[in-house]
Amino acid sequence: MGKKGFIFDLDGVIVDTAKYHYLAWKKLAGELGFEFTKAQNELFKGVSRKRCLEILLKIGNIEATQEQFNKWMVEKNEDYLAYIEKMDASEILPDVPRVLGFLKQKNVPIALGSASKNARAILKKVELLPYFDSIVDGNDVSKAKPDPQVFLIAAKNLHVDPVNCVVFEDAVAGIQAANNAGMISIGIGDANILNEANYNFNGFTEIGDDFLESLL
Ligand code: B16
Ligand code: MG
Repeated sequence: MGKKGFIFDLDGVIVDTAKYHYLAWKKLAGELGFEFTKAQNELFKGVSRKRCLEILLKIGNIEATQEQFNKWMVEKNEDYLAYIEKMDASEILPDVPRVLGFLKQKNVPIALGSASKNARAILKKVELLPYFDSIVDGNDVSKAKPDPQVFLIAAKNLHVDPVNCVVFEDAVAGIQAANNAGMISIGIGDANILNEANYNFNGFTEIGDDFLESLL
């Protein structure tokens, strides 16, 4: 036993930004002359922007020069940021503020562990920034989930031993990253898909204060 730390993924755990990523990728695909479906967008969850574009171009069977690749990355992100600009606290997923508030009141350190390079801007928009003692995002990592790097940096920043960290994740690669870090993994979403998680819930409304207390 020792001091505990809690780490939250962003997209799919705190807010549903996947729908905005989808719209921005779909627009780019349309400009390049092919369809991009919601089902294909599932492959993009928890995946870095660069890797997403590589997959997208594969789907569209498109060869890009380095220059085109970089231009499309920028274009997609600008479209995405236009959606983010309009976000507010009403987009926070149900019961997330209650869970963050419970942990804060217990003096538990809290970190964000996200693949997004826009994480800080999003947390600011939805007014959750003050809850986080550390934000580790796509700007801080060289290795993507399932590599544990993002969560290990978060644990270090919180001054908590990785075995004492609890991670909330909605992506398979994120659960694997938490497990690879030796942390307690909690899947938010379909338990059949996130079956490698230590615990599974459909959302924070199912996570009571008593369960949180049992993890401390
Ligand atoms: P950005 P997470 C991930 O967020 C998204 O799930 C994924 O679809 C996105 O490509 C990635 O962030 C990078 O986002 O383009 O904003 O840097 O789930 O790791 O919080
Ligand atoms: Mg996610």
